[in-house]
Amino acid sequence: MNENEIRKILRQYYEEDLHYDSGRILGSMYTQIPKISLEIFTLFHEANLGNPALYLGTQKIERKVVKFLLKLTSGSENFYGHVLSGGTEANITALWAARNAGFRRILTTQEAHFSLRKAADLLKVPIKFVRSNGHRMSVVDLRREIKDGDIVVANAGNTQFGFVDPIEEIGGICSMNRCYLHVDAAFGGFVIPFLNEIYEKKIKFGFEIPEVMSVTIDPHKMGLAPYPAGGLVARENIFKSIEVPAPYLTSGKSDNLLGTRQSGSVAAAYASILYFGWKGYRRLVRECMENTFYLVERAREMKFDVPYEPEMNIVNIKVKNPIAVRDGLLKLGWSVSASEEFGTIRIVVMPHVKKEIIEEFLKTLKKLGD
Ligand code: 0PR
Repeated sequence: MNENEIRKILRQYYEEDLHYDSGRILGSMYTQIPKISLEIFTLFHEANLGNPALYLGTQKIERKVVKFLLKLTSGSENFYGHVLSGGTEANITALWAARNAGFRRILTTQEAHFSLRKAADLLKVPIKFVRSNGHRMSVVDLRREIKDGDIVVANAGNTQFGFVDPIEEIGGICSMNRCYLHVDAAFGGFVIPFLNEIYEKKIKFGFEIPEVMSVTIDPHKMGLAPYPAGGLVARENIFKSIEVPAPYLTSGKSDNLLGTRQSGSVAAAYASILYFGWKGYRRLVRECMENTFYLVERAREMKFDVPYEPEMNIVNIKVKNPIAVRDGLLKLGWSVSASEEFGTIRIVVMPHVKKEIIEEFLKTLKKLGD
């Protein structure tokens, strides 16, 4: 087939998908990516950090991205890290390393991302859910439950609410036991440092807490990098404990989960970091938060029940039948996520979710009923 025929065929499928330029994807943690990052993605599409010796340049870029992730997580420059395929791989890798270091049970909350259940299943490590208080880990329950050898996973921006667990207190409890503390800041890692600056908050979630061993922080969420770009940073070289020999590779070893690793997205993540820089990300977070407050205010004016004050750019609206509302919206070209468990629909106020979109959305939701 010639290029035009191929284009025509693929274009038809493309039209069936939802796209971020419609502004109507409200349930995802992705958004439109800067053009330059997509250009760099294509330029580096053949890079494969699964065989790093061939890609000395891309290796250096990975280190630059990790350095930025360490700045966001208050880590020191000589800490360790990898750009991985996403939050799922980052969480699995952290827990895999902890398991191999002798830790034996995962303690987290029901609000934690489902990737932790996958990790528990794959690693054959039991997982126990500690109770939450206002959808944040209850330190009283953690104190009661914790034992030597536990892997505690705290959330810095949980998937459903964007709430941050009391990680400093959790660290204190971990310090009294021999435990591994991992923080899932897949979404919040690119938000909290800027909330602290804009609103003069002092939310701690990273390596400023001495017990935090590793942090998941994803460029492909609020870092506005193209998929697949997750991040795992660590105080020590936790990757050593999952290393296997790979004799036919020039490096002779492999210290992360995947073999071939799409590494165009590593270069593209660095392009996004260069494009926005610290100040650019702060501006994005400020805009997202202003739109978040706008959404909450307008929704309440229109008599919707917004049961929680958002801590970051994630809003839950109570509805009687979340699944029916989600499906009804989808028929009209809108996407939100729905939780039967919490009785809400969830809106992630990413940079494409502007005030006009919010107005249009709330009007549609009102018409649809709950
Ligand atoms: N940790 C947290 C706190 C997350 O919110 C997520 C994903 C992960 C880990 C896993 O990350 P990966 O999906 O990169 O492996 N949270 C999003 C969510 O469930 C993922 C998502 C993104 C879902 C786009 C839908 C979508 O269209 O909302």
